[in-house]
Amino acid sequence: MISVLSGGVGAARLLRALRGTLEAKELTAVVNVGDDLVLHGLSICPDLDTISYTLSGLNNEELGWGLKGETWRVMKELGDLGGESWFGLGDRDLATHLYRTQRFSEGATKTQVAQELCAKFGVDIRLLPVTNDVVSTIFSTEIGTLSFQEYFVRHHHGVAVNSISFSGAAAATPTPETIAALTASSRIVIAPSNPLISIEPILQVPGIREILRERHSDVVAVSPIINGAALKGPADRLLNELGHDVSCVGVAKYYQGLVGTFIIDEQDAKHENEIKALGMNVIVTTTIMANPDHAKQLAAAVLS
Ligand code: FO1
Repeated sequence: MISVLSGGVGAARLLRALRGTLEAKELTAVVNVGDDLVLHGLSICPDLDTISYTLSGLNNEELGWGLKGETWRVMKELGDLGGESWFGLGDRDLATHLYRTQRFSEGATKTQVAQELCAKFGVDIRLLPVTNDVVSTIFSTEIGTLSFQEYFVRHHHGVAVNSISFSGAAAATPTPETIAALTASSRIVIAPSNPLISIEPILQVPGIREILRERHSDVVAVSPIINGAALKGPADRLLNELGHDVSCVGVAKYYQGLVGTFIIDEQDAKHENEIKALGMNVIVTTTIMANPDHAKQLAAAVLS
């Protein structure tokens, strides 16, 4: 079995590629919950939903989040009423959040609801929120303290960040399913997700970093930074603002001690020896997943 530490879009694409090669029962995603929020009284889990929508083929490719064929009547009406409409909840997507919120009110856990939604969407791999507890990624910025989605969506990740914290992480308990998956996996993969805000909140849950450290020779990470830039999102800017090298080497240093094999893009082949000097094996391949063939090549490298 393979477990993949997962954020949103980059992880969803890697999981889709791996699912093309592995049996569903061989693949588990351990998913970040630091982006989760309650808005309009609704419980929203962006990374879990991005993954289940992508694996079911229902994802909105243009937006990179939400469902295809989406309509926005509720948001339009809400905006007309003067309600908060900066976080776009499409009419179809709203059904997911209504369902989850109802199930939470009945006492279901995040793990149970993820499993139920996967069954409804026809997703056959296991999606495990790393914890059922609330962990919230918080940004200290030049304009004050912001929640994850205030930083990411309301301010278009365009304000300078001084530090990032993970409220609730120290007291959180990893789910038994997560611990069992990470312990039983022959390989643990770190998806090409943002190390600082998608992977770090997973590592902050007590026990997770320790498992990776113990099993580092079985851990494979894919760099989300290619030729000094992130394909999507603020990973490059955040690395710079928080004092890390903005390169695949910077990401490798961030994961040092946790990762045995680091996968970098062909465009970064020149950095191979620098990363080897950190004590990691290095695989150079195409990591962009621009088409199904390239995604397959990356999946093969991850499994090699
Ligand atoms: N991202 C946006 O850029 N704008 C949005 O209005 C937005 C709404 C949204 C609603 C539900 C959901 O599950 C995700 C949504 N996202 C939106 C994506 C999102 O919050 C971020 O991309 C992730 O949290 C980062 O991984």
